Amino acid sequence: AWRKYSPSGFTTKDQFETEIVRHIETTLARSLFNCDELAAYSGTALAFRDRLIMDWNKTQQRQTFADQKRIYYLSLEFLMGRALDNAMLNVGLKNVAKEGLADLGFRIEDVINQEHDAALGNGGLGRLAACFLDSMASLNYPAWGYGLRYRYGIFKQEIENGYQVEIPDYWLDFNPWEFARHDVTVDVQFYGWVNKYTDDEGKQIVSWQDGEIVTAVAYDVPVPGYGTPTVNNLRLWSSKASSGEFDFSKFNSGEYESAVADQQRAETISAVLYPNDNLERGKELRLKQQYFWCAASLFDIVRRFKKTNRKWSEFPDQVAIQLNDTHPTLAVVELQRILVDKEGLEWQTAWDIVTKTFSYTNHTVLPEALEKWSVPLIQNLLPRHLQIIYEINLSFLQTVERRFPKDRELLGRVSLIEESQPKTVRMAYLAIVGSHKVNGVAELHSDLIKTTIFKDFVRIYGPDKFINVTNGITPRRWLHQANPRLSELIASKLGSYEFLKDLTLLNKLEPFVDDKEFKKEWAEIKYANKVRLAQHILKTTGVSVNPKALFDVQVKRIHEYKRQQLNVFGVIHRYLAIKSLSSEERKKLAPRVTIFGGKAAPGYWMAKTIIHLINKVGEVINNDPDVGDLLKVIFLEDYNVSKAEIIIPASDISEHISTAGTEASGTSNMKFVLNGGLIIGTLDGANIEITREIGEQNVFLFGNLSEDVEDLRHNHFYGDYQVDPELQKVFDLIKSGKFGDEGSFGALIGAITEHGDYYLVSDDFNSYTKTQDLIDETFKNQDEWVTKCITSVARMGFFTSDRCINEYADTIWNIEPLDVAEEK
Ligand code: 26M
Repeated sequence: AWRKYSPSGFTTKDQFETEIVRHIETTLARSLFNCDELAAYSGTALAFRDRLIMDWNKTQQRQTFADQKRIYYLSLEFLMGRALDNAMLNVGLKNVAKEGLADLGFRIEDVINQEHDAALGNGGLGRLAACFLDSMASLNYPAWGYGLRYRYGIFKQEIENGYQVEIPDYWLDFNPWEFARHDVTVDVQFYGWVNKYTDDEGKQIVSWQDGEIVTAVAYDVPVPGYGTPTVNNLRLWSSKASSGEFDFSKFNSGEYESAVADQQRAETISAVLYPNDNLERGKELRLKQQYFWCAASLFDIVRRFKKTNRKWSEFPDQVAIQLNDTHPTLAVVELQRILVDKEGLEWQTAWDIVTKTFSYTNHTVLPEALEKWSVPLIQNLLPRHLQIIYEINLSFLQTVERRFPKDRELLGRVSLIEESQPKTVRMAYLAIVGSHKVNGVAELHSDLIKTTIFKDFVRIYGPDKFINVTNGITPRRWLHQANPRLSELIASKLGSYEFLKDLTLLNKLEPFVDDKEFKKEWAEIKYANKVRLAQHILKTTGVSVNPKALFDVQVKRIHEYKRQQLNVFGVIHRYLAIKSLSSEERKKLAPRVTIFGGKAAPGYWMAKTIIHLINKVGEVINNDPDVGDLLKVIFLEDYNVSKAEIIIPASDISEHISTAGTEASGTSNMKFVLNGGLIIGTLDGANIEITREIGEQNVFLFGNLSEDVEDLRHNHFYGDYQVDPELQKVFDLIKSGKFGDEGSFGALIGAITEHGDYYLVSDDFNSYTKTQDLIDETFKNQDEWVTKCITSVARMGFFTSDRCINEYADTIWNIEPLDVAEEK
């Protein structure tokens, strides 16, 4: 009785077997006699896909007939990971599939592992979008995601001689989860010029002419909810050459080669995901991607609205558009252009509609990540949009001037145009001006944007426009799917799996912290997860680790602000400590495995050097007989969503150690705690709210506070600055050549000793290592440790993305779920 409607398609093992066999023999045209794991995966995926399609069609019909508001989530990244396991769990038929596959001679895990991750994202921002889609479907919100169908997702990372090497991720060979809609296309214009004239009736006409046309083709991906009838749609646009007259004339006139070149140029737009995370580089192709995707999505949304025959003033009652960071900000300009130039609305009427429609989520305060597009670049690529941006700016600045007539400097500070050389458009400011709500992703972060980067705008618009919506994660993927045994144990205590739909029910676990049997099972599950990870480590790195050791994990994009360098310096410090002890003293130490994973942006030299150092330190420590099992250092290559599903449930301690005030939220911190791991962290991002929820005694906090960072940085230059003496010893060992490559490692050290230690590694080092010592002590008392873990899980209800999506729905989108009546 976990779902209250009857789903479409097979329900029994025998029916499933009929379906998988049919698909293998007909859809895939393969003989059952040479059916390998890949074919078994394909057949299973196609069988489950069929089930989703029926509900998908019904959902879309229902949403259209209901004629109510929809939410459109615009994101350049959707880090979906694998779909099959998720689909099986969502329709409640994983066991049916497991038994059916066993009959055919397959283990379901092996079949699931055949699937290629859908890795259309860099990190936190893209994975958040995927969690949001899951929650929106699971809560029955009428919602569409809009993104780009990259041919190449985030690169695959290999480690060669300790260095990161990037391999292209061509993932589309066989993708049963997408449907090409060759009939759903949009022609998108670039370059050209703007023609302004007055027509016969004296009306100003503006038209954007000539240039080139690239066609957007829709690819749809079903997004099922957990135990709900809702299957929402993720629409990804793929670029291809327009089939208009332009190309044909070239073919006909014999310019075959140049016509082919045009085609390739068009296809380049959706070819590759930019692998930067928190760094913006102002490349023309990236701007083309952004406009291509915004224009296609807006055309599609407006086309759907027009079918309802409503007045334009009702547009914001039908459509809410969420901007996932500033990447889709051109959509604001595009809607204004459609309303004014194409539909003939008055400027102010149109602008009211635009600002009621859009809202914007900020994900970072790092200055190097804030998007600024060069005015000449926009002028050339999107001449009409530049004019509209200037007009938006003019009317905005006039309002500001009227409100604050004496503050001349304010105008320059808040102008959408930065008077740099060349001039640039400040996309975050444009997103704010074009939206009715702006949100940060955790309390501290939302406070910081209000008091720093967007301070002037809070003065202008008042505080109500700026709100906080603390991030969340989907417990379906990050507990039930990744950690099925823990999910089952919890369900056995709570009496049902209802907690997967209402995560606050986890608080009913708290009374069981004194239940010996329960604690034993809890610890066994963690141990089994660690054994599984140890096997993965052995298989992929050749290093054998002891699953009884404390597993200490830091997995996330490599970035100086996330401070993997602090972690590896701490590891070296620990190594020095071990070396200084007698073999008798060493026996008292708690064995530890420090595990790193994460990709560096290909052009981010410092981040790549950190990876190299980790690997070199691992080589030395893992082969030092004095150390043995006491310390192992592992770098797991190619961290991605499906690897996270193995790593996160196996962690004892995970590291969320960014310089205070730099990590907007973090979301893996939530995933680790939900899986019964503890965290070491700074008072940054969502760590702060996690601490508030689960209690200070259950978190290992360290380091300086965000409010002190500025002064500390200042002191590095003007105080009598000395690097922490214990850290200095670590530096001395590195400089001695112990880990090789003195040259580039010298730059890592120099950033701290010579260049102002911007990320406060030295300031926080002592506090960090002391806290790590405390972790060792605490881990020795396993009973106390498990109590902390269970208590923490019981208090994690707040961090479900369902809560988060409901907050967006109530405070930003003003939208209701569309449930179905109970079916028999
Ligand atoms: C920008 C310009 C050009 C190319 C790429 C980018 C770009 C891509 C991704 C910039 C930033 C990108 O992602 C930032 C990100 O992942 N931010 C993270 O968002 C999470 C979800 O809100 C937070 O939990 C993390 O703290 C935050 O770092």
